Amino acid sequence: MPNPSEPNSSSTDAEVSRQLGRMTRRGLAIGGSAILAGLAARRWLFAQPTEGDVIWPLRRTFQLDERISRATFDPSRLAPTFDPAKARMPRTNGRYGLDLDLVPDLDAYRLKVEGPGGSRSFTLAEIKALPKHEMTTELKCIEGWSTIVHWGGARLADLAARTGLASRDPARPLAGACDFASLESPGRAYYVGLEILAALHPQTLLCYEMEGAPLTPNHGAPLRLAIPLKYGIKSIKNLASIRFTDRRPADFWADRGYDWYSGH
Ligand SMILES: Nc1nc2c(c(=O)[nH]1)N[C@H]1C(S)=C(S)[C@@H](COP(=O)(O)O)O[C@H]1N2
Ligand SMILES: [Mo]
Repeated sequence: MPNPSEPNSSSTDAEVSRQLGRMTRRGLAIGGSAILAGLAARRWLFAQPTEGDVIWPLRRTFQLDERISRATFDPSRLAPTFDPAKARMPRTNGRYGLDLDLVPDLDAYRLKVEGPGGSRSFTLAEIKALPKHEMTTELKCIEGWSTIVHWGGARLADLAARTGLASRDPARPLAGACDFASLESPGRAYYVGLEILAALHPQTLLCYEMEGAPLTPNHGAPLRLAIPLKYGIKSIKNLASIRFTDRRPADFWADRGYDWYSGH
């Protein structure tokens, strides 16, 4: 019996190209009306009043995204991981809060961490003394590109668990943690807000390595975040401070109209 899902022997090249032609014409017709609808929608959109910098229907869309991500974020969910052989260096993207004229002084570097459990500074050596984790995950930029990257660093959750800084209750360093984390580059030139489940997720790493080599300044030396459950905007480079707080912190790109959660 011939398998109906398999092309039969009579499907010649000519037939295939006829079929492709039909599909392309249909595609063009659909594409054309989509473009016209798109243009009309754009005209309508740009005629609407703005709220802050953002046209209100877009803001509504972002708010809907926020409700969806809040409802669907599952802290036990892991971002997909890949064969390290598939990884490569991503392009350099986003330079807010990077001072590329300065060679980072790894010895002078301090990460300031504060929360209900107190306030402390960490040297890079102290971060590196935490258990090292490596992962190969996708760095997805909201601009539409993505790269599989091999990361190396310490879990933010390990730092929180060992220091109790995030917690309202010293006996429960993780379970007693407050609701959010605010992460900043020097001078607050770039800043990221995270809900606590994302901040303490096992794949949220304080990274000092990419592709098995020390971070370069372009990619956020001395220390950056890698948080593969979120779009690249949340993977803050040149991280200077982390503050655990119960008030939802501001976020650089959320202040410019993007979804505060930015999960994917
Ligand atoms: N300090 C800082 N961190 C940042 C950005 C930035 O502009 N400044 N851009 C973000 C964006 S939009 C992306 S996609 C990733 C890109 O990381 P990469 O340059 O290592 O590819 O960094 C994120 N972290
Ligand atoms: Mo990005």
